[in-house]
Amino acid sequence: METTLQSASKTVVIGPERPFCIIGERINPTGRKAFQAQLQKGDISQLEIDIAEQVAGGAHVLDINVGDPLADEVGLMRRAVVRAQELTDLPLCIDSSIIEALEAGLEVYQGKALVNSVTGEDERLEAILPIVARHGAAVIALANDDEIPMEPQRRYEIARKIVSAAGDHGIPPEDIVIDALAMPIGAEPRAAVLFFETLRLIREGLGVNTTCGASNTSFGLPGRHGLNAHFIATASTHGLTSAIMDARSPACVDGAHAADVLHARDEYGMGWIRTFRARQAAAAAAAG
Ligand code: THG
Repeated sequence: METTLQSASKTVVIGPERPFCIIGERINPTGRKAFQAQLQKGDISQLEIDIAEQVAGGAHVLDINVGDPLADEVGLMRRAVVRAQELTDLPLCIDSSIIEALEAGLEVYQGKALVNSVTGEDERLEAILPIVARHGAAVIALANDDEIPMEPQRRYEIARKIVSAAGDHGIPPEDIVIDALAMPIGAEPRAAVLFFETLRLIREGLGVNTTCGASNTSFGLPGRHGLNAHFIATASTHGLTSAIMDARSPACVDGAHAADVLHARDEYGMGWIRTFRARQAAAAAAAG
């Protein structure tokens, strides 16, 4: 199954036979005081830096999140989506917990966006799915409802419920990307094992594309980039087809690209070689 995303001029396809889709996560004020203060003043200039870094790192899609409880998130999302589409031709993932912000982003977006996200509660489904359908967008569906289940079977059942509800709204399964819920190993030692098992159930039972916040796994641990990189590659082997991850991290990007080479989605390692040469050229340019 393939999920097609579009900007005004570019198409990106997520699927098991496609290169692992890197959704650049950094356009997000979480944990960043200076960026939060700027957003509260209506200043979105930081986007220019964050977008340039994610694009340079090799992101295929950019996650845009301007969530700050003290800022006008709806107005900011509208402006952020317009600005991002001026700065890059990559398709966007519109990330907010506020339905009006998702809608505002979709209203100004040119192309077919990825909406992040819907969950399994009936009232969230009934509020968000019609907006996704009306805009012909794709949507990330978190495999949780009002609680976050740890059992893979329970996550799978929520995913199945969401795919079914989406169908009722005219949204085909290929436009649903299930977030199988990567959780901190520091809180649950079997978090990654349960995540991989959830991927298997979704792949076999639904066949839809999947994603996760890849850095959640290493939360609270040292050496996060190395662990995230191996998590991404291992998860790819278990069927994960995309991840929301930091494309500034060469280790994490290598994890995704290595999975492509090993699973024969990058013939003769041509993409791997291209990335290597581009980094060499960038290092040479930086050294003057
Ligand atoms: N699933 C889905 N969407 C998501 C997530 C998910 N969106 C938000 C988040 N999780 C993924 N995005 C980010 C963005 C930024 C950071 C982490 C995840 C980040 N974190 C630093 C940290 O963890 O310490 C703090 C900031 C900093 O280092 O300056 O940057 O799971 N569907």
